[in-house]
Amino acid sequence: MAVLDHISSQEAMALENKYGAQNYHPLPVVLSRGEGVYVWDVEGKKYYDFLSAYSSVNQGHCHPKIVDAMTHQAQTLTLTSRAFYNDMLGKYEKYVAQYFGFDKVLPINTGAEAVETALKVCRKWAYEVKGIDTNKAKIIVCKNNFHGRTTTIISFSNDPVARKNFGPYTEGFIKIEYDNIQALEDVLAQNPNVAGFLVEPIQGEAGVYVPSEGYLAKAKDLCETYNVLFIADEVQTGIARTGRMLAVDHENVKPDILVLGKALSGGVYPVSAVLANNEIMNVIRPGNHGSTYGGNPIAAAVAIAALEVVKQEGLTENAEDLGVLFRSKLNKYIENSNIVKLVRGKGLLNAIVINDHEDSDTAWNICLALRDNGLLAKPTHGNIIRFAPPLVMTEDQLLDCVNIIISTLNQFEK
Ligand code: IF1
Repeated sequence: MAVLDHISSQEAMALENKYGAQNYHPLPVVLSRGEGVYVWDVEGKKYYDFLSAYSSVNQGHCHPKIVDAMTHQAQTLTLTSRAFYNDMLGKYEKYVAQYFGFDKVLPINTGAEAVETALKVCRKWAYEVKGIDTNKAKIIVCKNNFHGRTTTIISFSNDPVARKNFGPYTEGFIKIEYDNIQALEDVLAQNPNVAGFLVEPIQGEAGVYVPSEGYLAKAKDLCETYNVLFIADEVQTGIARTGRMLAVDHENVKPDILVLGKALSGGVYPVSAVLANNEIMNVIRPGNHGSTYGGNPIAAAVAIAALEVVKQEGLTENAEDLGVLFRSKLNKYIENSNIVKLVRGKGLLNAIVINDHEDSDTAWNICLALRDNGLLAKPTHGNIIRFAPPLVMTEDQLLDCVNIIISTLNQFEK
């Protein structure tokens, strides 16, 4: 079989099972095409994509403007490394820094790399600016966090599946309850060596946990009081996903360090970024940090196009409006449902909680039925199903999806 020959779903899954590391348990559907809010499987069946590659294709699959930008740059200059300057990086750095209101950006590739970069910048700032004793810096994180899969990041995870048998673990992290402002204040008051507070403005993987109104603003105030850096991981919640350009914008919070990824490239190419002002970012000097592909010309061209699309197509406002509509429709259904406990989220980052045991397979079976009914979604933890369609969805398409979701849920009502 030639590599580019058409294969069936069964053949494709068999190949992955035989030759691929089994580090995922995908829903049994084999996709071969994407356009806007739709994806097609190899047999030609059409689906609404309600996961958006974990909020990476906010701009819709294969957005023509972003693909054109990539194609053009790919035929011009793909990679120089940072051993030399190139004509794209500076333009991109200025564009993205001003787009989010920071002095500087450190361009990188994946979300986890960006989180790691933010941790390194925070620690170096702690020693060289705040004056914490070398190797004594602590960074506060929240329980049930998800920030990526590197050894350091899983060192402060409390998900046993992500963490077990990957030790020894990186030190220097203090875990507190999410959305518990007193817990944060207690650690800050008791520990002079805290350098930073790393937080997801909404905990995505944990099950789309939206913190109490005011939590982020109070946390930021506490960080200012104790001279600690507020590090916002907006890899999943950023780029208009929650109905604001950044989820922290719901509370007008300006992070000291902003971490972006995923939809920064519209799902076309791995692009991530760490943004900060000079008094923080200038601790990084030549040789301190880097990456072969970080800030490459294709990444620069793609990210500029992806960010332009967000503003040109009003994706932030659309996410806000369609999110309100989605939750109101689901809440109406929940009034008389025996299986759905609640719906929660902001913008078009939402989740429903199934009224069943954590380890029941009801949520999985609902996702299989949704697939059969033409909509793709996947459970996060056990009994929680995340719903995150591309932000280019129209109201009619959203209402069509609501009908599919409700008619599918009805199949499971006791
Ligand atoms: C997987 C989860 C989502 C992220 C936040 C950093 C990263 C992610 C808030 C790292 C990545 C992805 C990773 C992917 C599945 C997906 C995911 F289920 F893992 F947790 F979205 F919720 N910060 N999230 O959500 O970015 O290195 O992947 O580019 O690893 O299974 P990355």
